[in-house]
Amino acid sequence: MPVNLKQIAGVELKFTKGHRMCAGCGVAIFVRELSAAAQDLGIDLVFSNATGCLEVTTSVYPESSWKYPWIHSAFENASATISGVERAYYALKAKGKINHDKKVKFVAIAGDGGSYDIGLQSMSGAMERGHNILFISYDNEAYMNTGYQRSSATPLYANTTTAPFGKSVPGKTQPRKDLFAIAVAHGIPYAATVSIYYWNDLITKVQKALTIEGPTFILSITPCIPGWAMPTGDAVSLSKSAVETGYWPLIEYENGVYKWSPSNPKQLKPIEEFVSKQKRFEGMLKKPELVEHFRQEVIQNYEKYKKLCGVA
Ligand SMILES: Cc1ncc(C[n+]2csc(CCOP(=O)(O)OP(=O)(O)O)c2C)c(N)n1
Ligand code: SF4
Repeated sequence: MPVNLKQIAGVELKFTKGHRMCAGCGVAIFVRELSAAAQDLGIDLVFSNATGCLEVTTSVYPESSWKYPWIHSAFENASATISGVERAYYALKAKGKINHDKKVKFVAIAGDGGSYDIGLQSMSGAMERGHNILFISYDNEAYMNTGYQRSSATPLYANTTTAPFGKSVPGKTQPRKDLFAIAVAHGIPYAATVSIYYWNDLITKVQKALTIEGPTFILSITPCIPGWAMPTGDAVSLSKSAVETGYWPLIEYENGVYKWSPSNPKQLKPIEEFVSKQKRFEGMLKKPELVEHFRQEVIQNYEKYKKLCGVA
């Protein structure tokens, strides 16, 4: 459905100011866009938030940035928690103990650590059981809250505190795990990747993910200022650059069909435009053979999804 920016810009968001996230944090921008999408749709949300930056910075007792029903969950089980809430809601409704006529979507939200790694089993369980939940992975590509440790979403050759770039170790030596493919493999009705720069694409996809009944999945690239070692104001431009260089293809999967999003570029920009603005890639940028390998990984992934979407 078309998104009206004027209408969305005027809305008082239910994810409020006053949180303790770093200035310019990509995750904060993402959650505001998410909230705008849901409020524009008039759908009620209930959140379960895995431990991580978003959770600890927005819920410092006795304050909260969430004007939604919101539950702190352990690092590993945001999906199990929201599954229980979802079942309880429908059971109480069936018994006539809840009078609530609005549409509700139950949302589990986690960082990449809480989704690609430690939260994967509970995400998988909730998807397999077919709960009416949206699982959101806000992917800042490392365990940022605890000091920038590598995760299975961390890109090849990025510098992290547990896989540092040095004389003998070239940063992380494995490419990113494909969580989108893993989510799709559950046979869920809807999955999509988003980038905060492409707000229209993001809001349209989030609204679909909230409206479609059953387990749905959103994967968002959300730059982290200290973790990516980048200038404070660059989260939005790097989210754009990630798409323009093919690093972050924008895709959808709906009832068995992959779709190439219109915001993907006609011609890719050089990958250097994305990596050179982040000090976490400083070591890789000193070695042309590492940059070349990185480029090949990016292109391979891009072509894979183009082909699945039938545009290659
Ligand atoms: C079982 C368990 N192990 C470790 C921790 C410590 N811990 C809290 S948050 C966190 C990292 C979260 O990383 P991620 O999910 O990527 O979210 P981000 O901080 O990047 O937003 C860790 C390791 C924990 N809370 N529980
Ligand atoms: S450390 Fe990164 S993810 Fe965490 S609040 Fe700061 S910018 Fe956001």
